[in-house]
Parts: sequence; C-alpha cells; structure tokens
Amino acid sequence: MGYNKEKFDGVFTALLTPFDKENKINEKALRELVALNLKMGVKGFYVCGSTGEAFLMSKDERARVMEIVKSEAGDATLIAHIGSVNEMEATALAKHAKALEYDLVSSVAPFYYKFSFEEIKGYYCRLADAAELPMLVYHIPVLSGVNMGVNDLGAFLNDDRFIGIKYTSNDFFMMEQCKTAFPEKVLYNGYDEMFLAGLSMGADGAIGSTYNFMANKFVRIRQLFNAGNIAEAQRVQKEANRIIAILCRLGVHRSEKEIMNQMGLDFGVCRPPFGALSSEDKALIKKEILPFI
Ligand code: MN9
Repeated sequence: MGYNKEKFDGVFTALLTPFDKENKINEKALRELVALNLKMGVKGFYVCGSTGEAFLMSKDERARVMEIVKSEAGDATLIAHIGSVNEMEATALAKHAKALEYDLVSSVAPFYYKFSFEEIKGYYCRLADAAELPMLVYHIPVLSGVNMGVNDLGAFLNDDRFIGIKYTSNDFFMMEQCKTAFPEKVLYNGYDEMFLAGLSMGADGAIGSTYNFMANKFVRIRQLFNAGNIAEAQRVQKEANRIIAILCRLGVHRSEKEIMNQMGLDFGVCRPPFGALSSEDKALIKKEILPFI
C-alpha cells in the first residue's frame, strides 16, 4: 500500500515566518506569502520548520501560524513541523495539527541531549500516535547533530505510521538506498541547491526555503526532469544556485526575509540571536538577486 502520490509529490515551500516591528507574527504578510506561493504552483507547505524559525517561537505562536496557513491554503497539502526538544509542546502541536486537518506531521529528531536511537524512535512514535496523522521524519544531521544511517531511517520506514523522510543531507547514495528499499514511501529533497541531484536519486519532491520567493524555478526543474529535458533542467538549477550561493554567504534566512521585503511584502527580520544584514548586504541583494527571481 503506497502513499497518495497525487497529494504528496511535488514542490513544498518551507514557509518563512514574517515578524512585524513589535516582533509579533505579521499575519497579513504571511497570508500574502501563501497566496504568492500558490500562484507559483507549489503543491503545499511545510509550516514552522527551521526556515519558519520554529525554535525561536513559542508554542502558541507556532499554533497560530498553523491556523493562519490553514485558513489561506485552500486545498494545498499541509505539513506541520511540530518538533521540539520539549516533547509536551510537540505533543500539543501534534494534536493541534490534527484538529486543523493538516495532512502530515513532521519533526526534527530531538536534539541537544545525546538521546539513544531507541529514545529518538520512541519520541517519533508517541508523536505520530498523538497526532493520529502520518509522520514525516525530518532528517537534517548538520543542524540537529543527530546522524542516522540507512538502518535507522529504515526502522522508521518499516513502520506504517511513517510516510517518509524530509531528507536534508547531501549523501545521495543513502537517499537512493532508502528509496530503493522503500519505493512506496515519500522522499523529499531538502537542499534546494541540489534539487536536480535529488530527483535523479529518487526524490519524489522537495521541501525548501528558497521556494518562498522562487518556487516557480523548481516547479519548472521538476517538469523538465520528468519530461527528460535534463540540459534545460540543469540550466534552471544553475540559475537558482547563483542566487543560493549568495544567500549562503550572507545568511540564508536573513537574506530570504530581506528578499521578501524588497519584493514589497513586510517580513521584518529574523529573531535574535540572528543579527541584521548590513546595508551593503541589502544593496547586493537588490542588485544581484532581485532582478533574477
Ligand atoms: O528545508 C532548507 N534547510 C534549511 C530546507 O534551511 C536548514 C533548505 O531549503 C536550505 O535553506 C537551502 C539553502 O541551503 O537549501
């Protein structure tokens, strides 16, 4: 029994969270972001993940963002990132996702303390049970510090409660091994700059941060890949990567918010401890990125 490909294959935006001058969620800007992304052809949204600054927000703020996105997203597929090292908070968010009729829940592995794999698996299973929704494991070893191999990921994929993996790693051999062993599970590529590589190694879709402002390029890459036009898909990927290289240099999420600001949406800045961009960085974004998105 496989997952519903029609509902889950495709490009998903890991939504940014706009904050206003008082450092509160800017609801209007968030609604505008959802509408803009629907226009660019995304399949759905990944709500309150790393890109959304989940770990810099309170549980109530995260719950509120989930509500706003739900009310704006029409029939788009919705994935709630509910992860927290505080499992009680994660459980409350899991139940909230269910009540709001989200399609999936997802979580980063519990981090900071060095939990055993058994403890990590227990965390995920309890959350999946609490949510009564399929769970998408968010594998992002560079940020979480939790390294899992094919056998660990396989232990999730063997369990019916787990629909697949948001795979943010550049180990494409392992991605292929997971897809080959579990073809009926969904795999999302996590690094936007390697989207085309992920598609060739078996990804069914992607979840990413740069899609907030240039999802159309990735929707196009996927169409080209599926049509067998690899040369053109590479050209569009390179076009996106010139922009992503600048973001990586300046700080990905702070630059993404500045791009939204320059596009005329009011996104403010990332929460501290993230710092502000310099005026030179902003000028660089205006000259080297804005005309090309
Ligand atoms: O969700 C994102 N990962 C993080 C995926 O932000 C940690 C990616 O979209 C990256 O931001 C992007 C730039 O490296 O690929």
